[in-house]
Amino acid sequence: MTISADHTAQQPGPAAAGAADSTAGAADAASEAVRKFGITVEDYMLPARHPIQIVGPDGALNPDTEQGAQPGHEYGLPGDAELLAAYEQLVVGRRVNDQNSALVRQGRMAVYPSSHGQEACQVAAALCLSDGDWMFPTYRDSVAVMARGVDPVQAMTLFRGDWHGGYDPSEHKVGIQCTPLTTQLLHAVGVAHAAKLRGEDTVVLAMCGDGATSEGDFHEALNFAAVFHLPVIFFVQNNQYAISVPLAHQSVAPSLAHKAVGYGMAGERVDGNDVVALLAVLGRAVQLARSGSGPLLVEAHTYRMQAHTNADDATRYRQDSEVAEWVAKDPLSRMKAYLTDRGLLDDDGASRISAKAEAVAAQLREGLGEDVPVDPQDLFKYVFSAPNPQLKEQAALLADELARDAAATTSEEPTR
Ligand SMILES: Cc1ncc(C[n+]2csc(CCOP(=O)(O)OP(=O)(O)O)c2C)c(N)n1
Ligand SMILES: [Mg+2]
Repeated sequence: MTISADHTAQQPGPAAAGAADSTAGAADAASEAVRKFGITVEDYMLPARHPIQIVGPDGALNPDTEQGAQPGHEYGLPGDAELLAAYEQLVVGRRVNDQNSALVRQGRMAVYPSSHGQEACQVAAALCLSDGDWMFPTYRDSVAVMARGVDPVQAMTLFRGDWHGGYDPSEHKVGIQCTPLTTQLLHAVGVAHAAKLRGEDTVVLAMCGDGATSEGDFHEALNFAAVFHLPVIFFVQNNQYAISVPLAHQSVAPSLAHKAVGYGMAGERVDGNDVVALLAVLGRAVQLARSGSGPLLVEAHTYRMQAHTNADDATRYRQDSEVAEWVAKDPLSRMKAYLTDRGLLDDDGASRISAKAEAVAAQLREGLGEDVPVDPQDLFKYVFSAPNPQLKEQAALLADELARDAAATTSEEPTR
Protein backbone atom coordinates (compact mmCIF):
# COMPACT_ATOMS: atom_id res chain seq x y z
CA MET A 1 0.00 0.00 0.00
CA THR A 2 1.12 3.54 -0.51
CA ILE A 3 2.96 5.14 2.35
CA SER A 4 2.34 8.69 3.50
CA ALA A 5 5.16 11.03 2.45
CA ASP A 6 5.72 14.44 3.96
CA HIS A 7 6.56 16.53 0.89
CA THR A 8 3.87 19.11 1.63
CA ALA A 9 6.12 21.72 3.23
CA GLN A 10 7.95 22.24 -0.06
CA GLN A 11 4.78 22.94 -2.06
CA PRO A 12 3.69 26.57 -1.65
CA GLY A 13 0.53 28.14 -3.08
CA PRO A 14 -3.17 27.18 -2.89
CA ALA A 15 -3.11 24.77 -5.85
CA ALA A 16 -0.18 22.82 -4.45
CA ALA A 17 -1.76 22.81 -1.02
CA GLY A 18 -4.96 21.32 -2.51
CA ALA A 19 -2.98 18.59 -4.25
CA ALA A 20 -1.06 17.91 -1.05
CA ASP A 21 -4.31 17.67 0.93
CA SER A 22 -5.73 15.12 -1.45
CA THR A 23 -2.48 13.08 -1.43
CA ALA A 24 -2.40 13.12 2.36
CA GLY A 25 -6.10 12.18 2.46
CA ALA A 26 -5.53 9.21 0.18
CA ALA A 27 -2.53 8.13 2.24
CA ASP A 28 -4.63 8.27 5.41
CA ALA A 29 -7.34 6.23 3.73
CA ALA A 30 -4.69 3.71 2.69
CA SER A 31 -3.34 3.42 6.24
CA GLU A 32 -6.88 3.01 7.53
CA ALA A 33 -7.57 0.25 4.98
CA VAL A 34 -4.45 -1.58 6.06
CA ARG A 35 -5.24 -1.20 9.78
CA LYS A 36 -8.53 -3.03 9.21
CA PHE A 37 -6.39 -6.08 8.44
CA GLY A 38 -4.58 -5.69 11.73
CA ILE A 39 -1.39 -4.57 10.00
CA THR A 40 0.57 -1.41 10.62
CA VAL A 41 2.02 0.35 7.61
CA GLU A 42 5.46 0.27 9.20
CA ASP A 43 5.38 -3.51 9.62
CA TYR A 44 4.09 -4.21 6.18
CA MET A 45 6.03 -1.71 4.09
CA LEU A 46 9.19 -3.82 3.76
CA PRO A 47 9.04 -7.33 2.31
CA ALA A 48 9.37 -10.30 4.66
CA ARG A 49 12.96 -11.31 5.47
CA HIS A 50 12.51 -14.53 3.45
CA PRO A 51 10.00 -15.41 0.75
CA ILE A 52 6.75 -16.54 2.38
CA GLN A 53 6.51 -20.31 2.19
CA ILE A 54 3.66 -22.33 3.67
CA VAL A 55 4.26 -25.76 2.09
CA GLY A 56 7.88 -26.87 1.67
CA PRO A 57 9.35 -28.75 -1.32
CA ASP A 58 8.62 -32.13 0.31
CA GLY A 59 4.94 -31.27 0.65
CA ALA A 60 5.02 -30.76 4.43
CA LEU A 61 3.28 -27.79 6.02
CA ASN A 62 5.89 -25.45 7.45
CA PRO A 63 5.53 -25.48 11.23
CA ASP A 64 7.07 -22.08 11.71
CA THR A 65 6.70 -19.94 8.64
CA GLU A 66 7.51 -16.29 8.33
CA GLN A 67 4.00 -15.37 9.42
CA GLY A 68 4.67 -16.41 13.00
CA ALA A 69 7.94 -14.54 13.15
CA GLN A 70 7.15 -11.24 11.49
CA PRO A 71 4.29 -8.90 12.29
CA GLY A 72 2.44 -7.73 9.19
CA HIS A 73 3.36 -10.89 7.26
CA GLU A 74 0.98 -13.40 8.83
CA TYR A 75 -1.01 -15.37 6.27
CA GLY A 76 -3.88 -17.79 6.77
CA LEU A 77 -4.22 -21.12 4.99
CA PRO A 78 -6.60 -20.98 1.99
CA GLY A 79 -9.70 -23.23 2.13
CA ASP A 80 -9.67 -26.88 0.97
CA ALA A 81 -11.87 -26.25 -2.08
CA GLU A 82 -9.53 -23.48 -3.25
CA LEU A 83 -6.49 -25.72 -2.77
CA LEU A 84 -8.05 -28.56 -4.78
CA ALA A 85 -9.10 -26.17 -7.57
CA ALA A 86 -5.54 -24.85 -7.64
CA TYR A 87 -4.06 -28.35 -7.88
CA GLU A 88 -6.36 -29.20 -10.78
CA GLN A 89 -5.22 -26.07 -12.61
CA LEU A 90 -1.57 -26.89 -11.88
CA VAL A 91 -1.93 -30.28 -13.55
CA VAL A 92 -3.80 -28.79 -16.51
CA GLY A 93 -1.20 -26.01 -16.78
CA ARG A 94 1.75 -28.42 -16.85
CA ARG A 95 0.02 -30.48 -19.55
CA VAL A 96 -0.71 -27.33 -21.56
CA ASN A 97 2.93 -26.25 -21.33
CA ASP A 98 4.26 -29.59 -22.47
CA GLN A 99 1.64 -30.03 -25.20
CA ASN A 100 2.34 -26.58 -26.63
CA SER A 101 6.10 -27.18 -26.65
CA ALA A 102 5.46 -30.40 -28.60
CA LEU A 103 3.19 -28.55 -31.05
CA VAL A 104 5.98 -26.06 -31.75
CA ARG A 105 8.34 -28.94 -32.57
CA GLN A 106 5.69 -30.29 -34.95
CA GLY A 107 5.51 -26.93 -36.73
CA ARG A 108 1.95 -26.25 -35.57
CA MET A 109 2.96 -23.09 -33.69
CA ALA A 110 5.66 -20.52 -34.38
CA VAL A 111 6.85 -20.07 -30.82
CA TYR A 112 5.85 -20.97 -27.26
CA PRO A 113 7.36 -19.35 -24.16
CA SER A 114 6.78 -22.19 -21.70
CA SER A 115 5.97 -21.58 -18.03
CA HIS A 116 6.94 -25.16 -17.11
CA GLY A 117 7.98 -24.82 -13.46
CA GLN A 118 6.11 -21.53 -12.98
CA GLU A 119 2.62 -23.05 -12.99
CA ALA A 120 1.97 -22.16 -9.33
CA CYS A 121 2.42 -18.45 -10.13
CA GLN A 122 0.21 -18.77 -13.19
CA VAL A 123 -2.61 -20.52 -11.38
CA ALA A 124 -2.57 -18.30 -8.29
CA ALA A 125 -2.62 -15.16 -10.47
CA ALA A 126 -5.86 -16.32 -12.08
CA LEU A 127 -7.52 -17.75 -8.98
CA CYS A 128 -6.95 -14.76 -6.70
CA LEU A 129 -9.08 -12.46 -8.86
CA SER A 130 -12.85 -11.98 -8.94
CA ASP A 131 -14.83 -11.97 -12.18
CA GLY A 132 -14.88 -8.16 -12.40
CA ASP A 133 -11.11 -7.79 -11.93
CA TRP A 134 -8.57 -7.48 -14.73
CA MET A 135 -5.37 -9.39 -15.49
CA PHE A 136 -2.58 -8.10 -17.75
CA PRO A 137 -0.28 -10.99 -18.76
CA THR A 138 3.04 -11.31 -20.58
CA TYR A 139 3.90 -13.70 -23.41
CA ARG A 140 4.88 -16.31 -20.77
CA ASP A 141 1.54 -16.27 -18.97
CA SER A 142 -0.62 -18.44 -21.27
CA VAL A 143 -1.47 -20.82 -18.43
CA ALA A 144 -2.75 -17.91 -16.32
CA VAL A 145 -4.81 -16.69 -19.28
CA MET A 146 -6.39 -20.14 -19.71
CA ALA A 147 -6.93 -20.56 -15.96
CA ARG A 148 -8.91 -17.32 -16.10
CA GLY A 149 -11.27 -18.97 -18.59
CA VAL A 150 -9.95 -18.00 -22.04
CA ASP A 151 -10.38 -20.79 -24.60
CA PRO A 152 -7.01 -22.63 -24.94
CA VAL A 153 -6.97 -22.63 -28.74
CA GLN A 154 -7.93 -18.96 -28.94
CA ALA A 155 -5.19 -18.16 -26.42
CA MET A 156 -2.61 -19.73 -28.76
CA THR A 157 -3.58 -17.63 -31.78
CA LEU A 158 -0.74 -15.13 -31.28
CA PHE A 159 1.85 -17.90 -31.00
CA ARG A 160 0.83 -19.56 -34.21
CA GLY A 161 1.75 -16.33 -35.98
CA ASP A 162 -1.59 -14.67 -36.62
CA TRP A 163 -1.72 -10.86 -36.58
CA HIS A 164 -4.17 -10.67 -33.66
CA GLY A 165 -4.31 -11.91 -30.08
CA GLY A 166 -7.11 -14.42 -30.62
CA TYR A 167 -9.46 -13.52 -27.78
CA ASP A 168 -11.62 -10.58 -26.80
CA PRO A 169 -9.89 -8.96 -23.81
CA SER A 170 -13.16 -7.63 -22.40
CA GLU A 171 -14.86 -11.06 -22.29
CA HIS A 172 -12.72 -12.46 -19.49
CA LYS A 173 -11.04 -9.19 -18.49
CA VAL A 174 -7.64 -10.38 -19.65
CA GLY A 175 -5.33 -8.09 -21.63
CA ILE A 176 -3.65 -9.45 -24.75
CA GLN A 177 -0.37 -11.23 -23.97
CA CYS A 178 2.31 -8.60 -24.50
CA THR A 179 5.60 -9.36 -26.24
CA PRO A 180 7.10 -5.85 -25.97
CA LEU A 181 8.41 -6.02 -22.42
CA THR A 182 6.45 -4.19 -19.72
CA THR A 183 3.99 -2.27 -21.91
CA GLN A 184 1.20 -4.24 -20.22
CA LEU A 185 1.94 -2.60 -16.86
CA LEU A 186 0.99 0.77 -18.30
CA HIS A 187 -2.20 -0.67 -19.79
CA ALA A 188 -2.99 -2.16 -16.38
CA VAL A 189 -2.48 1.12 -14.57
CA GLY A 190 -4.65 2.92 -17.12
CA VAL A 191 -7.50 0.46 -16.60
CA ALA A 192 -7.18 0.76 -12.81
CA HIS A 193 -7.24 4.56 -13.04
CA ALA A 194 -10.33 4.48 -15.24
CA ALA A 195 -12.09 2.05 -12.88
CA LYS A 196 -11.28 4.24 -9.90
CA LEU A 197 -12.60 7.37 -11.64
CA ARG A 198 -15.82 5.47 -12.39
CA GLY A 199 -16.16 4.41 -8.76
CA GLU A 200 -15.84 0.68 -9.56
CA ASP A 201 -14.17 -1.70 -7.10
CA THR A 202 -12.04 -3.41 -9.77
CA VAL A 203 -8.61 -4.77 -8.82
CA VAL A 204 -5.98 -5.11 -11.55
CA LEU A 205 -3.21 -7.71 -11.51
CA ALA A 206 -0.28 -6.68 -13.70
CA MET A 207 2.28 -9.39 -14.48
CA CYS A 208 5.92 -9.07 -15.48
CA GLY A 209 9.27 -10.84 -15.24
CA ASP A 210 12.49 -10.06 -13.35
CA GLY A 211 14.11 -8.61 -16.47
CA ALA A 212 11.15 -6.34 -17.07
CA THR A 213 11.75 -4.59 -13.74
CA SER A 214 14.71 -2.82 -15.41
CA GLU A 215 12.48 -1.24 -18.07
CA GLY A 216 11.47 2.43 -18.02
CA ASP A 217 7.81 1.42 -18.32
CA PHE A 218 8.13 -0.43 -15.00
CA HIS A 219 9.14 2.79 -13.27
CA GLU A 220 6.39 4.83 -14.92
CA ALA A 221 3.69 2.30 -14.13
CA LEU A 222 4.66 1.88 -10.46
CA ASN A 223 5.08 5.57 -9.83
CA PHE A 224 1.76 6.49 -11.45
CA ALA A 225 -0.07 3.74 -9.58
CA ALA A 226 1.43 4.84 -6.26
CA VAL A 227 0.82 8.57 -6.72
CA PHE A 228 -2.81 7.95 -7.74
CA HIS A 229 -3.36 5.22 -5.09
CA LEU A 230 -4.60 2.74 -7.67
CA PRO A 231 -5.78 -0.79 -6.86
CA VAL A 232 -3.03 -2.56 -8.81
CA ILE A 233 -1.00 -5.59 -7.80
CA PHE A 234 2.30 -5.74 -9.65
CA PHE A 235 3.10 -9.43 -9.75
CA VAL A 236 6.75 -10.09 -10.65
CA GLN A 237 7.67 -13.65 -11.52
CA ASN A 238 11.36 -13.73 -10.78
CA ASN A 239 12.34 -16.85 -12.72
CA GLN A 240 16.04 -15.96 -12.32
CA TYR A 241 16.72 -15.16 -15.98
CA ALA A 242 15.90 -12.65 -18.69
CA ILE A 243 16.73 -14.96 -21.59
CA SER A 244 20.46 -15.54 -20.87
CA VAL A 245 20.90 -12.68 -18.37
CA PRO A 246 20.90 -13.98 -14.77
CA LEU A 247 19.31 -11.96 -12.00
CA ALA A 248 22.69 -10.97 -10.54
CA HIS A 249 23.44 -9.05 -13.76
CA GLN A 250 19.97 -7.53 -13.80
CA SER A 251 19.66 -5.94 -10.36
CA VAL A 252 21.57 -5.62 -7.10
CA ALA A 253 18.49 -4.58 -5.11
CA PRO A 254 18.12 -6.66 -1.88
CA SER A 255 15.14 -8.24 -3.66
CA LEU A 256 12.87 -7.14 -6.49
CA ALA A 257 10.10 -6.70 -3.90
CA HIS A 258 12.24 -4.03 -2.22
CA LYS A 259 11.89 -1.90 -5.35
CA ALA A 260 8.33 -1.13 -4.16
CA VAL A 261 9.54 0.91 -1.21
CA GLY A 262 11.11 3.54 -3.46
CA TYR A 263 7.68 4.24 -4.90
CA GLY A 264 6.01 4.36 -1.49
CA MET A 265 4.17 1.08 -1.84
CA ALA A 266 4.44 -2.17 0.09
CA GLY A 267 6.40 -5.09 -1.33
CA GLU A 268 6.16 -8.76 -0.43
CA ARG A 269 8.05 -11.83 -1.54
CA VAL A 270 6.78 -15.34 -1.77
CA ASP A 271 7.98 -18.80 -2.76
CA GLY A 272 6.77 -18.93 -6.37
CA ASN A 273 6.68 -22.74 -6.38
CA ASP A 274 4.33 -22.92 -3.39
CA VAL A 275 0.82 -22.40 -4.68
CA VAL A 276 -0.57 -22.33 -1.12
CA ALA A 277 1.65 -19.38 -0.17
CA LEU A 278 0.92 -17.66 -3.47
CA LEU A 279 -2.84 -17.95 -2.98
CA ALA A 280 -2.48 -16.59 0.56
CA VAL A 281 -0.20 -13.67 -0.37
CA LEU A 282 -1.94 -12.67 -3.60
CA GLY A 283 -5.34 -13.26 -2.01
CA ARG A 284 -4.58 -10.80 0.78
CA ALA A 285 -3.04 -8.34 -1.69
CA VAL A 286 -6.27 -8.37 -3.70
CA GLN A 287 -8.34 -7.80 -0.55
CA LEU A 288 -6.07 -4.95 0.54
CA ALA A 289 -6.14 -3.29 -2.87
CA ARG A 290 -9.93 -3.57 -2.99
CA SER A 291 -10.18 -1.98 0.44
CA GLY A 292 -8.25 1.11 -0.65
CA SER A 293 -4.66 0.27 0.30
CA GLY A 294 -3.31 1.48 -3.05
CA PRO A 295 -0.90 -0.61 -5.13
CA LEU A 296 1.32 -3.47 -3.92
CA LEU A 297 4.21 -5.35 -5.43
CA VAL A 298 4.51 -9.12 -4.99
CA GLU A 299 7.69 -10.87 -6.10
CA ALA A 300 7.51 -14.64 -6.58
CA HIS A 301 10.78 -16.59 -6.49
CA THR A 302 10.54 -19.27 -9.12
CA TYR A 303 12.49 -20.79 -12.00
CA ARG A 304 12.09 -21.19 -15.74
CA MET A 305 12.85 -24.91 -15.97
CA GLN A 306 13.01 -24.96 -19.76
CA ALA A 307 14.55 -22.70 -22.40
CA HIS A 308 13.30 -19.11 -22.82
CA THR A 309 11.45 -20.26 -25.97
CA ASN A 310 12.04 -22.93 -28.58
CA ALA A 311 14.45 -20.44 -30.23
CA ASP A 312 16.77 -20.51 -27.19
CA ASP A 313 19.40 -23.03 -26.04
CA ALA A 314 19.54 -22.69 -22.24
CA THR A 315 22.51 -25.09 -21.95
CA ARG A 316 24.71 -22.27 -23.27
CA TYR A 317 24.28 -20.16 -20.14
CA ARG A 318 23.33 -22.42 -17.22
CA GLN A 319 24.34 -25.72 -15.67
CA ASP A 320 22.16 -28.84 -15.50
CA SER A 321 22.89 -29.01 -11.77
CA GLU A 322 21.15 -25.65 -11.28
CA VAL A 323 18.07 -26.89 -13.14
CA ALA A 324 18.08 -30.07 -11.03
CA GLU A 325 18.02 -28.01 -7.83
CA TRP A 326 14.82 -26.35 -8.96
CA VAL A 327 13.24 -29.55 -10.26
CA ALA A 328 13.45 -30.73 -6.65
CA LYS A 329 11.28 -27.73 -5.71
CA ASP A 330 8.65 -28.51 -8.35
CA PRO A 331 5.27 -26.86 -7.64
CA LEU A 332 3.19 -29.88 -8.72
CA SER A 333 4.86 -32.67 -6.77
CA ARG A 334 4.83 -30.72 -3.49
CA MET A 335 1.14 -29.88 -3.83
CA LYS A 336 0.26 -33.47 -4.70
CA ALA A 337 2.17 -34.70 -1.63
CA TYR A 338 0.54 -32.09 0.60
CA LEU A 339 -3.03 -32.79 -0.55
CA THR A 340 -2.53 -36.57 -0.42
CA ASP A 341 -1.12 -36.34 3.07
CA ARG A 342 -4.12 -34.32 4.22
CA GLY A 343 -6.51 -36.88 2.69
CA LEU A 344 -7.86 -34.35 0.18
CA LEU A 345 -6.56 -36.20 -2.88
CA ASP A 346 -6.70 -39.94 -3.64
CA ASP A 347 -5.99 -42.04 -6.74
CA ASP A 348 -9.49 -41.54 -8.13
CA GLY A 349 -9.25 -37.76 -7.72
CA ALA A 350 -5.80 -37.71 -9.33
CA SER A 351 -7.07 -39.79 -12.31
CA ARG A 352 -10.05 -37.48 -12.80
CA ILE A 353 -7.72 -34.46 -12.86
CA SER A 354 -5.32 -36.10 -15.33
CA ALA A 355 -8.24 -36.96 -17.61
CA LYS A 356 -9.26 -33.30 -17.57
CA ALA A 357 -5.70 -32.23 -18.44
CA GLU A 358 -5.61 -34.78 -21.29
CA ALA A 359 -8.89 -33.39 -22.66
CA VAL A 360 -7.40 -29.87 -22.78
CA ALA A 361 -4.26 -31.23 -24.51
CA ALA A 362 -6.47 -33.00 -27.09
CA GLN A 363 -8.38 -29.76 -27.65
CA LEU A 364 -5.08 -27.97 -28.35
CA ARG A 365 -3.86 -30.71 -30.73
CA GLU A 366 -7.13 -30.64 -32.63
CA GLY A 367 -7.49 -26.85 -32.74
CA LEU A 368 -3.89 -26.17 -33.70
CA GLY A 369 -3.81 -29.05 -36.18
CA GLU A 370 -6.06 -27.07 -38.50
CA ASP A 371 -4.39 -24.62 -40.87
CA VAL A 372 -5.75 -21.09 -40.60
CA PRO A 373 -5.94 -19.20 -43.87
CA VAL A 374 -3.59 -16.22 -43.49
CA ASP A 375 -3.61 -13.15 -45.74
CA PRO A 376 -0.11 -11.58 -45.71
CA GLN A 377 -1.69 -8.18 -46.42
CA ASP A 378 -3.25 -8.32 -42.93
CA LEU A 379 0.20 -7.26 -41.74
CA PHE A 380 -0.51 -3.76 -42.97
CA LYS A 381 -4.29 -3.44 -42.61
CA TYR A 382 -4.59 -2.79 -38.89
CA VAL A 383 -1.56 -0.64 -38.09
CA PHE A 384 -3.35 2.70 -38.57
CA SER A 385 -6.97 3.45 -39.40
CA ALA A 386 -5.68 4.89 -42.72
CA PRO A 387 -2.33 3.54 -44.00
CA ASN A 388 0.55 6.00 -44.34
CA PRO A 389 2.71 6.19 -47.54
CA GLN A 390 5.43 3.91 -46.07
CA LEU A 391 2.94 1.17 -45.24
CA LYS A 392 1.36 1.44 -48.69
CA GLU A 393 4.80 1.11 -50.27
CA GLN A 394 5.66 -1.95 -48.14
CA ALA A 395 2.30 -3.56 -48.89
CA ALA A 396 2.88 -3.06 -52.63
CA LEU A 397 6.42 -4.52 -52.41
CA LEU A 398 5.12 -7.62 -50.62
CA ALA A 399 2.25 -8.06 -53.09
CA ASP A 400 4.74 -7.83 -55.96
CA GLU A 401 7.12 -10.35 -54.38
CA LEU A 402 4.31 -12.83 -53.70
CA ALA A 403 3.03 -12.47 -57.28
CA ARG A 404 6.54 -13.15 -58.66
CA ASP A 405 6.91 -16.17 -56.37
CA ALA A 406 3.58 -17.54 -57.54
CA ALA A 407 4.52 -17.03 -61.21
CA ALA A 408 7.90 -18.73 -60.69
CA THR A 409 6.26 -21.70 -58.94
CA THR A 410 3.78 -22.12 -61.82
CA SER A 411 6.51 -22.02 -64.48
CA GLU A 412 8.57 -24.60 -62.54
CA GLU A 413 5.72 -27.13 -62.52
CA PRO A 414 6.62 -30.08 -64.74
CA THR A 415 4.62 -30.45 -68.01
CA ARG A 416 3.04 -33.82 -68.60
C1 LIG B 1 10.97 -3.67 -25.02
C2 LIG B 1 11.62 -4.98 -25.24
N1 LIG B 1 12.95 -5.10 -25.15
C3 LIG B 1 13.54 -6.30 -25.37
C4 LIG B 1 12.80 -7.39 -25.70
C5 LIG B 1 13.47 -8.74 -25.97
N2 LIG B 1 13.16 -9.66 -24.89
C6 LIG B 1 12.17 -10.58 -25.02
S1 LIG B 1 11.98 -11.50 -23.64
C7 LIG B 1 13.26 -10.71 -22.86
C8 LIG B 1 13.65 -11.11 -21.46
C9 LIG B 1 12.59 -10.83 -20.47
O1 LIG B 1 12.93 -11.38 -19.23
P1 LIG B 1 11.94 -11.36 -18.01
O2 LIG B 1 11.29 -10.03 -17.88
O3 LIG B 1 12.68 -11.86 -16.85
O4 LIG B 1 10.78 -12.39 -18.43
P2 LIG B 1 10.87 -13.96 -18.71
O5 LIG B 1 11.07 -14.14 -20.18
O6 LIG B 1 11.98 -14.51 -17.91
O7 LIG B 1 9.54 -14.50 -18.31
C10 LIG B 1 13.81 -9.74 -23.68
C11 LIG B 1 14.94 -8.89 -23.32
C12 LIG B 1 11.39 -7.22 -25.83
N3 LIG B 1 10.57 -8.22 -26.12
N4 LIG B 1 10.84 -6.02 -25.58
MG1 LIG C 1 12.78 -13.77 -16.11
